[in-house]
This record gives sequence, structure tokens and C-alpha cells, in this order.
Amino acid sequence: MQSKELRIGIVGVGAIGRTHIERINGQLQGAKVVACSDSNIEFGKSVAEKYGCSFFEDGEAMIASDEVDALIVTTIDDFHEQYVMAAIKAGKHVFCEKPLAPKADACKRIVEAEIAGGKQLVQVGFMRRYDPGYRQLKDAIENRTYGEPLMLHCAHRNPAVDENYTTPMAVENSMIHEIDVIRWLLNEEYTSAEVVFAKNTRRTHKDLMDPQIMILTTESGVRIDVEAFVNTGHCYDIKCEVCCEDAILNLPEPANIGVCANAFRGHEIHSDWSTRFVEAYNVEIQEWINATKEGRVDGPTAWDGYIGQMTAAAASKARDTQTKVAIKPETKPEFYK
Ligand code: ISE
Repeated sequence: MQSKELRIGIVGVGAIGRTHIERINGQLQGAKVVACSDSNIEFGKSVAEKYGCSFFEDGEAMIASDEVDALIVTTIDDFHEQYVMAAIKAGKHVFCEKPLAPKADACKRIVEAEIAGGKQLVQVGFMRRYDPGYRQLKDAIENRTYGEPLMLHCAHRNPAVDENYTTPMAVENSMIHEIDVIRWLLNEEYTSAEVVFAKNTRRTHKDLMDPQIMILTTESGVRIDVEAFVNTGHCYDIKCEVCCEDAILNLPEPANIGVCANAFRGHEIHSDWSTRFVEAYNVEIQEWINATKEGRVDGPTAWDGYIGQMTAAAASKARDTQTKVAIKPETKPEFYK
């Protein structure tokens, strides 16, 4: 399959799925989206027509079809397990947007099915690992350029969320990114989680406590606080400050134009995750295409997806009980080493 164009099928084209079609067909190399499927048939057909690919009413039939070599799953979270399982059954590589599945036990079932199939096929869409800024932080931490990392202060700020976004989603939908990327940065596992509340913003609604602060500790004692403030009203702002023995490291801001106007000098910043992390998404999908063509998985695995949801479950329990919840690090199966 190496030199041939990878033929991709996408399940779920309502949101980010469409952006992936555009980046694969328009900007990236070595692959083409040749088929798509969506539970909203009329809408799905219009997307297929727009991008010149075949439409399948049944996502599982598309996964099994000889027309596609590999899959991308961008349905709503509740359907991830079903389609990832179908891809494993078909023996095809599958890229699934985060979370791998909403609950840890569903992620565990995927891990078990993949191991039983005997070949790594699943990659999870934790795109921050591909952001150039996080990659710079990882290099400095891994090389211990500035000594041991001791603590991290992070923030995850969105301008606004809709009324369907409720209290648990701060951990499970937003800070799940920090749960993954910090574990990857530090290369160690978490041992405890806590979640505390700040004073609620006037912009929130009755089912959402906003802001929230999640506190994690790792096996070696690194302490991490992450602020999730999803109704700032004004910006998409991602911060990651790593306090090492000999220096304080900060996640670089993406380079944007400087603006001097109205007696103010500063830099434009992004107001949405899709533009803030656009470079990360492009690198992520290109690397996935390259690895898939070589029959490898070299990004976040199903095991990483499982550990992410397991940690989120502990943080959710901590939030609901307002206690500190211990996390027992699990041994990574040989299959994923
Ligand atoms: C959304 O689902 C994402 O994945 C974004 O990256 C994150 O910033 C946002 O808070 C989530 O709701």
C-alpha cells in the first residue's frame, strides 16, 4: 500500500469530519477521502456530493467495503466504540477523534479487541501532541535541559460553550486534552485527582459550574493544576507553564500579527480551538496517513485513550464527591510498548 494513495472513509461528517476531508483532499499528501457516512442521510449525501466521494447509509458497510483502506471516526462520542470496533473487525487502521469512547470501560473493550486482533490499528485524536509549542516543551522536559519538572500550571479557556455543555464536560470534554498531553509531556502516570470550584461566572447556566480547577499528581510527585474556564466571553486561551528545577518554561503562543490601535499594543490571539490548533491537526493527520501506509500506529494509542478516560473518571468522581481520589497506575500491556 506504501506508494498508493490511501483511500479513507469518514464516519460522521457533521463537524470536524468535514474539516478533515478538506485538509486531506486539499492540503495533505498521500491520501484521499473516497467515502463518507452520516446518520443524517440527506446531509451526508450533500457532503459526499460536495467533496466528490461515495456515500454509505450504513457506516459499518463502508468500513467493511473494499473501497476504503482506512477510517476516520468523527461521529458524536457515543458512537465511537461501535465504529472503532467495526474497523478492528475489518482489520483496518482507524483514527478516532477524542475521546476514544465516553466511558473507560468502553475504551477497555476497544483495547481488548485490538489486542485479540493481534495488530495495532487504533489512533486517538489527541492533537495537542502535534502542536509545535507542546513539542518544544516535550524536548526540554525529556532532555532535562532545565532540570526536573516539579509542577505545572495550566489553563484551558474557551470563549463560550452551548447550553448542552454541563459540569462534567469541563473534565471529560475539555481538560481531557490536558490529561493526555501532560501525561505525554512528563512520561509518567497520575496517582490522584481533585476538582475544586471557583466562583461561578455570570455567563454560565444552572447545569454548569464554571470555572473549575483540576489538580493531578504523578507517580514522582509532580503537581499539576488546570483551570477550565469555558465561558470567558472573549478568548480561546491555552496555557501550560512548567516549573522545572532551573527554569520556568511556557507553552509558546502561536505567532500572530502585532496590532497597535486605539492606544493599545498587543498580539491577535485565536478565538477558537479549530484555528488555534490548525497546524497540530494538519501534522497529526499527515503523520497518521504516513504511518498507516506503513502499517504502523505511531500516535496516541487505544491504551492512551483508555488511560485518559480512566483518569477523567477519577477526576469526575473527585468533583462529585469533593474528595481527593487515588488513581492506581496500570501496567501498560506489552502489546503497546
Ligand atoms: C472541544 O470539544 C475540544 O476538543 C476543544 O479542543 C476544547 O478546547 C473544547 O473545550 C472542547 O469543548
